[in-house]
Amino acid sequence: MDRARATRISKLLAFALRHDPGALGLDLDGAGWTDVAKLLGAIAARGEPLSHAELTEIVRASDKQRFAISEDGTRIRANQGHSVAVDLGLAPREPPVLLYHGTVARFLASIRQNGLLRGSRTHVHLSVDTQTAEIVAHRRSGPAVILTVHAGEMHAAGRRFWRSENGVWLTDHVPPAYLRVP
Ligand code: HQG
Repeated sequence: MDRARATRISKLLAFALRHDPGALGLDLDGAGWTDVAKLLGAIAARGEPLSHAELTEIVRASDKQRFAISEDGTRIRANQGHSVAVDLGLAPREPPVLLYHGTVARFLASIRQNGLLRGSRTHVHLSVDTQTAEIVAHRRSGPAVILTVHAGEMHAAGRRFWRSENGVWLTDHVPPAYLRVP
C-alpha cells in the first residue's frame, strides 16, 4: 500500500478510535475496543475500501504502534491518546526516574504555573527518551522545548503512572514542582 494512503487511513483511525467514534457510526466498549468488520464497512462507505489484511498491515507497520487488533482479529483499539473516556485496563506501575515531555515555548508560562495538564486527553503523555519528546514537540509550530519530569519522585509521593501498550507513559497531572524547564 502506498504511504500516503496508509497515513490517511491511520489518521482516520486515530480520530475515530481516540476522539469521535460516532463520526464513523462506531461505538467503543469500555476498554476502547470496536468491531473491525463495522470499521471496515464505515471506511468503505467513505469511498476507501480496505481489506482486513490491509488494516492489519497498517496496524503492524505503524511507526508508533498506535493501534492494537485483538488476537482473534475481530476488534481494534487505539493504544493511547484518547479524549473519550475509556479504561485501557493498564495496571499502575513504577516509572523510570526521569521522563520527558516535548512541548513548545509559547506554552511554557502556563506550564510553569499549572504544571502539565491533560487538556482534552484522558492523560498527560510522557516520553521515555528525549528523542521521542523532540518528535512530539515538533508536531507543533514554534520553538521546541523538552521538559524533564521527575517521575520517580512523583511516584514516591503516591502519584500513579501507567505505560501504554506502545510505550507511552501516562499520568494525570505533573505539578510544576516535578518539572525541570531548560
Ligand atoms: C500542552 C501524539 C499550556 C502540552 C504524541 C501539549 C503524543 C499545556 C499540549 C500524544 C499545559 C497538549 C500526546 C499547560 C500541557 N498550559 N499548555 N498547563 N500542559 N500543555 O496533543 O503530549 O502521534 O494533547 O505540552 O506523539 O502533545 O497522535 O498532547 O503541547 O504521544 O499518536 O498542551 O499525541 O501521538 O497537546 O501529545 P496534546 P501531547 P500521535
